Amino acid sequence: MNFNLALPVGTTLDRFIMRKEKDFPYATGELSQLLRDIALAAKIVNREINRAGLLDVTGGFGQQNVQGEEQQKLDVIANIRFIRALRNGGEVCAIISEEEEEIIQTGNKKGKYIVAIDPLDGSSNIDVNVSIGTIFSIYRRKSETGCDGTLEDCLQNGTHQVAAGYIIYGSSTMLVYTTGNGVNGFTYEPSLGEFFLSHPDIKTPATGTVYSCNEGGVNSFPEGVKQYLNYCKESGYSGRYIGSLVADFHRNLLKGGIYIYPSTAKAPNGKLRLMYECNALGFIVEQAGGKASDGSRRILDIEPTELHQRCPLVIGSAEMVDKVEAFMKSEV
Ligand code: AHM
Ligand code: MG
Repeated sequence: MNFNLALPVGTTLDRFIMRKEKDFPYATGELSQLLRDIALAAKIVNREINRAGLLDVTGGFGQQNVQGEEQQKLDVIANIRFIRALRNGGEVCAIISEEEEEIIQTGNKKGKYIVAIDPLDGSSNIDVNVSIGTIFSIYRRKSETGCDGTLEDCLQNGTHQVAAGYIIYGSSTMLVYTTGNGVNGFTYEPSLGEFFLSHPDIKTPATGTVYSCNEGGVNSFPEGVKQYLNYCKESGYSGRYIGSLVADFHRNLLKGGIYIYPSTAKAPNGKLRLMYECNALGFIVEQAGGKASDGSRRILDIEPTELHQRCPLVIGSAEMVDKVEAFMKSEV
């Protein structure tokens, strides 16, 4: 058997971002710098995650976040790392983070951008060495520069995203992002400290045979979702649920499939957060040819009213999302 053991040669993330910048006629380089800041923080967080079992950074932090969820130590570390990188980079005036109740003002009043971020998603999986991720959305501020970012700047719907992406810390670490011109994926080469373009112009299959859903709560799912899950079983689909949104989403994006987190008795508006989970993945999946819905509405069209707003999420291959919507429409 012949394996190619040569080091990856090809386009680094930095070079790719620079090259793409030229596609935007009025680009000033600020968005490019911001993407590079996120990539830098991702490398640092990746290092912390890789060493998690050796350092005393696994387990609970002993506090709850704004959602009333137990914070893990790495949640807190990742939050600090990303905020520091965005603050030092200078392009961002305000940040919404899953880990902080209020808008974080960076002090960069001239910054043109707003970032919404889940610094470490699926963090309850850290202690058992399962893939986790970072999810981010970037918006252009609406207010004039020279002052702090406003609530209105932060509460823009998903159609206003100028870029979105995620980092998956898995068997290898990848950064996947879009600026509205297709989706590209980069794999991290730790010995070189670089992300390399490994998945150019990702397109998701129109349909698939994998469904990802925590069926533990099925008794309180909407009727339409229950019917769709039965349809999946009757069709002989495979159930695959890691319980780590980025990992489930990433697999389905590449191979075809659907991820569903509906409303449940425990979480009447679903569990996932619109501003830093659903919108980013919704933008990416649409750019790859898929769809994202709350069961009846396009995710990107939902007008946010709160920073930490939750919404049901049905996301993945277009034909599968259409099917869920059809079941939900006809639900009795
Ligand atoms: P988190 O942001 O607190 O990590 O929660 C989000 C995670 C997702 O990654 C995952 O898909 C989901 O919660 C799993 O929830 P459940 O355990 O209810 O299936
Ligand atoms: Mg999360």
